[in-house]
Amino acid sequence: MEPVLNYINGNFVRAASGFTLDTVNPATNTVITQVARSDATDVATATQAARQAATAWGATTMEERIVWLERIADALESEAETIAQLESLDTGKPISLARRVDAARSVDNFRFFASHAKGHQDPMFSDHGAVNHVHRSPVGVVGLITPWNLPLYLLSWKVAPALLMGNTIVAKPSELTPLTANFLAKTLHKVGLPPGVFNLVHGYGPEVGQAIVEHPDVRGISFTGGTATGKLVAATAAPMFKKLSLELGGKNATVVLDDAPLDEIMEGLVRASFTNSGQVCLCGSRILVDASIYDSFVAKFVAAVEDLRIGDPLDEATQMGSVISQDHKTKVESYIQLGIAEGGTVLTGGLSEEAPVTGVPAEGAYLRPTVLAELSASSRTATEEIFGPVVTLHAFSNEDEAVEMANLTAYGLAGSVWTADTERGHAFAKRMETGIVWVNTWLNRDLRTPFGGVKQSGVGREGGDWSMAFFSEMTNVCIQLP
Ligand code: TXE
Repeated sequence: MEPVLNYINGNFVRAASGFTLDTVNPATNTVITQVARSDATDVATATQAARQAATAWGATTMEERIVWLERIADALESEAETIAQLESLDTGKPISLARRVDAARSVDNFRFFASHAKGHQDPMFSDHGAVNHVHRSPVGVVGLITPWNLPLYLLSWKVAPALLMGNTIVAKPSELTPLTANFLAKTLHKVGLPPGVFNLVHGYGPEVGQAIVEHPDVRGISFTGGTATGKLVAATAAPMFKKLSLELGGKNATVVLDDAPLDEIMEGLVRASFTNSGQVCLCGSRILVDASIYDSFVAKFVAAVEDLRIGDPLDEATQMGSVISQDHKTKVESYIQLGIAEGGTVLTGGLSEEAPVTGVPAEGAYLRPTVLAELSASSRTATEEIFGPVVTLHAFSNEDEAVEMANLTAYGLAGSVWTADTERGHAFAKRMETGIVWVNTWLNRDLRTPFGGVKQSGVGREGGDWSMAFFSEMTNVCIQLP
């Protein structure tokens, strides 16, 4: 595969330093290709290109930009299979998941914001003999920094509204997953997006991400990634008064109430626990079960987990592939060891040398889905983000105890409640301190809704009107009527 270059001012260029880094296929631990390893010099060049393009792009109309988004969606849709293949190669995720989630949602992100903006009216308020017009203008140059778990899904989730609102972009994907960001750049180039409107700079967080956040001409930052990194981004951006959106980590609770129809919900619970090998910030990694149904739940859940097909990501039948890297596999295994040390019992899965995944390359970053029981809900294993195929089980005696357990971590991103009575589920959901709660479903996404978390899961919301507001500045013009 050809090396991955930066995309700056409409040109594909190497890093100024000439340095490169390798992107690796985690399922085989083999190098895919080299990637530009950029630094602040490249960020400065990209930001200058974005600044130069900002006036003309910001002067286009919303209608013109809607047409651009539709053109991009069509171009991506025509290459959906290529996107899925690249994503699966870069991340180790099953090709079926890359098609169904990553590629499809990347197209949807552009199509959704194009349609959501149609007929959009800026607010007007009349009173006291005056009329107030709220006008939206671009922020200017925005920095988009994204993680490795849903690479194009999350990058396009930011690029679409940023372009729609007339901004120009300096984007940095995770150094672990550059391929589909590169494909997006090639697609934008192919559809003829004006040079400098979208710029892509590859490399490491501290060398490239940090440079984007601290560049004085980058007026807004939309960051998705870990909480620890989010703190660094905020510490740099806050004193520069930049617009900031932080979508960070999670340690989400899946709550199974005593009237939940276990056989009906089991497939949904396994999806919520192990989709993308648990590498989705919205995954339920703590399963809280009413004590009265705990034993029957455990038997059914463990059986369903052990039915998961783990294997070659490019095999259509595979339901779970490898995790993102050897390093991440080591990190996840350290949490399995911690869970055992904290008194947990491994009900299924476990360390790879004890419970190896068979039929896959030994060098692959494979782990069996692991279920830990008997842990305190306040143990480190049950409160720290693992971001891998590991869930902990906990029994509760009543709903008040379930609420207390659900809310006891430092995170507050998402959660799900499973019950035969949706009104009961809705009432429970409103007691959860998170940005999102699903009742009898998971990852059911209406893109018009606000997406984001509270506490250490982040600041701000993206989605629908919230994305349009984040990626624009508002001016209120108050006109005294004669
Ligand atoms: O994050 P990292 P990862 C979270 C998920 C998990 C993490 C996994 O919970 O914790 O993301 O993704 C760049 N200045 N979410 O490991 O390391 C880095 O190069 C500026 C939550 O990639 O934080 C990468 O491009 N940038 C989310 C990006 O930051 C820096 C959904 C993220 O890297 C940097 C998905 C620095 N100093 C994952 N250091 C949600 N809430 O929606 C690194 N980066």
